[in-house]
Amino acid sequence: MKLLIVNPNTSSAMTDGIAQAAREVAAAGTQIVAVNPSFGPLSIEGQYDEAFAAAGVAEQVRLACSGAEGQPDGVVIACFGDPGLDAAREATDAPVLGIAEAAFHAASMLATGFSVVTTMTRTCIIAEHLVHKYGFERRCRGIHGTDIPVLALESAGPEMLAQIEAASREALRRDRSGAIVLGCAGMAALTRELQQRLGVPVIDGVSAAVKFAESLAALGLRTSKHGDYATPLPKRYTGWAQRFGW
Ligand code: 2AL
Repeated sequence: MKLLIVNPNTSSAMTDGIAQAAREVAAAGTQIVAVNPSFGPLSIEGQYDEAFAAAGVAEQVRLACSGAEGQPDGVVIACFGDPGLDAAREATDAPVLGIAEAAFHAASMLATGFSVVTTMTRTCIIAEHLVHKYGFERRCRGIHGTDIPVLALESAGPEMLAQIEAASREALRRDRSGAIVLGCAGMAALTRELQQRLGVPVIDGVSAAVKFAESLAALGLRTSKHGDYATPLPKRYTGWAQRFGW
């Protein structure tokens, strides 16, 4: 099967890292195709960034699903704000997974409560909105910023790992949580080491979403086109968005 992994930011280095994390957990027969938008912010660290990133996700899903090459069997949106998730579900009937949504589900099956440890403190509100949107208020016990910029994760060394470890320990203690959800796709490579050090489940949304997408596709399940996720209505888009009209 083919999984399309969309990194919503335009850092190709981060796209490569996300592809690697996805390939490490993908089944032998799963082809990982990782892309990022042709425009938009290099990193997503606020709601202004996210507005453009959502359009970039729509661009890439549209491109992949209308191309001559085979349609993806599943799509993963690999940014913790899940930008453009609902739009992508309208644009395709392949299952579409956001990494925050996937990580919240996985964490809830492993512990009674989890904490999110993320990048810039200002992004905590985005995660908080998603916790409410997805109905995880009873499971998410806290969201913690480290003030590590997203692009700094591309060159994460021992000091950054220690900082995320310390924030996670504090979150587990303060929130009485049993699991840590990593709040950025750029943290994927740190997951195994952190889990070993912390001794609790550490969930990276990229790997969780890849395995959930594989499972849904293997079960023959598709995004419902009945009602809210129906295909967009045909209409003309104007200005710079002209090519996005259905
Ligand atoms: C993210 C992420 O996963 N990618 C990105 O650019 N920003 N999330 C975050 N909380 O910083």
